[in-house]
Amino acid sequence: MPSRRELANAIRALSMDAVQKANSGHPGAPMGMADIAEVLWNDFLRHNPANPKWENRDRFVLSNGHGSMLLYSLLHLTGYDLTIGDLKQFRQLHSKTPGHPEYGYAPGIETTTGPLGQGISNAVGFAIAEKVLAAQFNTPGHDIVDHHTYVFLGDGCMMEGISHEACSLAGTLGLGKLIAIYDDNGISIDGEVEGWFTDDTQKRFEAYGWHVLPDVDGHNAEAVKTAIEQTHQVTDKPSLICCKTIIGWGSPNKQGKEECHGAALGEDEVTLVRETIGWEHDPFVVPQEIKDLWDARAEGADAEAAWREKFEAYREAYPELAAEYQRRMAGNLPQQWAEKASEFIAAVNEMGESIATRKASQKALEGFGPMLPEFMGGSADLAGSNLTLWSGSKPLSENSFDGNYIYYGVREFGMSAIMNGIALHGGFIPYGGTFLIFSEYARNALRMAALMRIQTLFVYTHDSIGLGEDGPTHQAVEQLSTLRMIPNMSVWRPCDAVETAVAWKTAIERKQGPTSLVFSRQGLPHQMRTSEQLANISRGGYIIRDCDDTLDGIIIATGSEVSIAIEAAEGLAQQGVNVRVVSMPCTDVFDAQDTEYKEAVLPSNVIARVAVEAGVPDYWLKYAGLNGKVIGINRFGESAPGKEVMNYFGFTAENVAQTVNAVIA
Ligand SMILES: Cc1ncc(C[n+]2csc(CCOP(=O)(O)OP(=O)(O)O)c2C)c(N)n1
Ligand SMILES: [Mg+2]
Repeated sequence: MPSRRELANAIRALSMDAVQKANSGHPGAPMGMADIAEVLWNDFLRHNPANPKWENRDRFVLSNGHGSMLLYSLLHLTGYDLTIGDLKQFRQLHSKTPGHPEYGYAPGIETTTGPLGQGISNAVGFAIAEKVLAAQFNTPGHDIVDHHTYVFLGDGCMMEGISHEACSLAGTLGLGKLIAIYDDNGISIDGEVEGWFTDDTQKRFEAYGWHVLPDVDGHNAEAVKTAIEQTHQVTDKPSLICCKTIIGWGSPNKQGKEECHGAALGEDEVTLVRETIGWEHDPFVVPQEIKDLWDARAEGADAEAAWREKFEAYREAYPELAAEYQRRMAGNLPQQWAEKASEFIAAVNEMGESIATRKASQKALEGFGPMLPEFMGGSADLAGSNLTLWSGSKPLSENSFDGNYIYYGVREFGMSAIMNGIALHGGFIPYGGTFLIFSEYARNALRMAALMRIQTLFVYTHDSIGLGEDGPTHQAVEQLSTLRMIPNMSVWRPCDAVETAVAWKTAIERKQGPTSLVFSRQGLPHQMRTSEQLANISRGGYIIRDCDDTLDGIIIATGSEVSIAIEAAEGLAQQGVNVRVVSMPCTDVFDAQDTEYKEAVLPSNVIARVAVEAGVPDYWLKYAGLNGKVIGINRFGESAPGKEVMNYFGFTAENVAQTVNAVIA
């Protein structure tokens, strides 16, 4: 019977061969972690290759995503729908095996990794999601939510600051089913890490409150197995297994050296590896007896079937909970949602409050929250400013996971990547707040959410120079435009409470990507709308003030600038200048409307246009046109009372009116 080492060597061979064929990729980590992966996947991981979406599967995250061939090999060997042909297509156009694991390409990939540090943070999100769902749904004798989250990470993930943010919170929350395995090989791209990474990782994680198993020999299957077993005994703390490994294990000339981190070994060396590890098979050939031992399909089907049986018993005993669990995991909104949400929006319109949109956002949470037990809110230590708490918010703590709100602490990047993990797990719509300016701290997690097309809701308040006294360090200038430039990111900047409620509703309904909801610190006046205008908010841009006569010009505005634009249009009307005002809370939704609608809102023959937004101007040229003008801010702001700053930078009705006149002339 093949030895464990031989099973692990299948990973080594497939990985080095695929990298060699592509002449691109990272053989070092897969060859170094093969023995660990073999033990975890063959002895512990509960999964069903035939159903990668089985709700109660263990989650596996490869945070050191450059080692993608490790994961692709595992998926292939255990019987997922990933063929040898797919492995041969490693890193080729439209293959299922891109350079780094990407969510949605190969079955069994739980999250997109590659940007170091984010996989481990996603894993914290997975583990939180599991623990909360368990608290919400499990009943005595019915543990229908009960799985582990395993994550591999390397020196790079450990060095990244986000690992501190996420792992510190994981310790505080006591995520006992989170098991991280550290590939402690002493090597990163630039060479031996001693020159730049000398942390005492064991002490570091112990200080976070983790259970740490130091100095495990990552090439000794028994030692790894014992270590993983030990982690299962500790249920009140996340576990970290520090495995000493040799990068590129098996490569006589390159193992232990940075050379094998990120380049093909070369044909000659590949041949030498075959000799060294005793792998006599041709490239991409795995002998049947080794394949058979890897094949996890029968066991996986049994595991899922056993769970389904358990679930049926649960359904018998708790039919409503079972139905609700299935609704949540399927990502469906409650039955009454559409109707009730529209009723709420009508009520907000009726009420006509003039309040800051961050306040309106809280009211929207108050309106929608009771319908949405899948909400998992939070803020990076700005709950009182972001107004992300509502009366139904119940915080998570180490001892209480039956909640729906996370105090993330001052950890914007960690929060965002954790939210991505929560969204990926299923069962939740995560939202989390900070100031718009600090979206910068989190940006790559927003990009990952957009790349994965997952529903993470980013709540950003204090949206512009209008926030006032905190000054230029806190005043967003380029953020609105740059968020809009992230493909698949939807960005809303509403002008009043009514647009705010619509923005939230749209974000809650948008399953195919993340949404940034951008709100003002300062109060904004309610706008009167006809029922048609009310309905058109959800089209992203609409006529909020029109005129009966032939149009002389159009003002396009967002957020706090809409009321200024309307005031300008009213002043101009008195001078006999006919100006339409278009409120454009969401450009991506507007852009997706049919041509007819867009033409009706922004007729192409009206070229006298002024766009107004308290942010960098260039983005708006696509609506204002080359004959138009943009009133924006092309520098950093100033510290002063908000109104004064707005006046100073020309966000006044007078300046808007003058600019319109200049464009018309
Ligand atoms: C955020 C981020 N920065 C930089 C990189 C580029 N990069 C990929 S792997 C790597 C070194 C990782 O070292 P380690 O985790 O020890 O991996 P090993 O070489 O041991 O496989 C770097 C800098 C990246 N992928 N993500
Ligand atoms: Mg390393």
